[in-house]
Amino acid sequence: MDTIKNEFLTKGYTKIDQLFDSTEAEKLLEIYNSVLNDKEKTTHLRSDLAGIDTTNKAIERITQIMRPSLVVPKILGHIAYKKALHYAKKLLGDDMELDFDMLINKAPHTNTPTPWHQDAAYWINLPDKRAVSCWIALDNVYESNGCMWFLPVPDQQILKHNNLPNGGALYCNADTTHAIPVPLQVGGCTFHDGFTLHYSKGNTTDSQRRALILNFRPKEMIKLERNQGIDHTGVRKQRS
Ligand SMILES: O=C(O)CCC(=O)C(=O)O
Repeated sequence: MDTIKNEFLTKGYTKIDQLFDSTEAEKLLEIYNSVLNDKEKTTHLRSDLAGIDTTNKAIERITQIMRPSLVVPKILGHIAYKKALHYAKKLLGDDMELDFDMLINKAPHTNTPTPWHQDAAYWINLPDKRAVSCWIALDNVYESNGCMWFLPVPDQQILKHNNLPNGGALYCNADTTHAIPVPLQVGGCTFHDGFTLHYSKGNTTDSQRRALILNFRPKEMIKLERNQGIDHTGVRKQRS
C-alpha cells in the first residue's frame, strides 16, 4: 500500500492490477451492459464526449453515462465500489466518499481519442481539493482500444481548457511527450488525482472498450457541491 500511495502522491496516478476477479467482472458487466444498452432510461444522463456527430446522430463514439447507479442502484453493491473506496481512503484520507460514478464506452472502430484534460477543470473550485478517480477496465485495455495515458501536473495548476464542438469534452493543449500509457486487464484499475492530465487514444479494434469510473472526494466537499446544486448528472460546467 505504501508504494501505491507514494506513487499516487508523487506522480498523480497509480495502478492496481486486479481490483476484483473475473467472476466479479462478469457480474459487473451484466449490470453495466444493461445501462449502456438502455437509451430510454439514460437519455438525460448520456452524452457523446466526442460531441454529437451532426451527420449521423445515431452513432455514439465515446458514450458517457453519468451516475449509472441512479438507473440501477444495485450496482452500488458490487465489490468494485467497496474496494475502490477502501483505496481512495488509503490514498487521500478516511473522509473520502463516493461523489459520483460514470461509465465511458468507446465503441468498436470509432477511433476517437478522449482529449487531454484535467478533471478539476470540470469541477467547481472547492476549498479542499483532494479528489481521486478510480478508472476500472471492463475490457482488457491497451493503446489501440483506448487505455488511459497520464501526465503529472505540478502545483495543482489548472490549464486553460476549451470545449470540443457540439457538446463534446473539455480539452487543453499541453506538451505530452512524456505521458505514460497504462494497459490493464479486466478488473484492473488506475487511480488519478483531479489535477493529473489524462487522455486515451481512439478505439480501432473490433470490440468495445468499457470502463467504469468512480470519483471520490471529502464528505464535506460533496455536501458543499450538493448545496450548490452540483450532483454530476447534468449539463457540464467548465471552470477554466
Ligand atoms: O475513458 C476515457 O477515455 C477517459 C476517462 C476520463 O477522462 C476520466 O476517467 O476522467
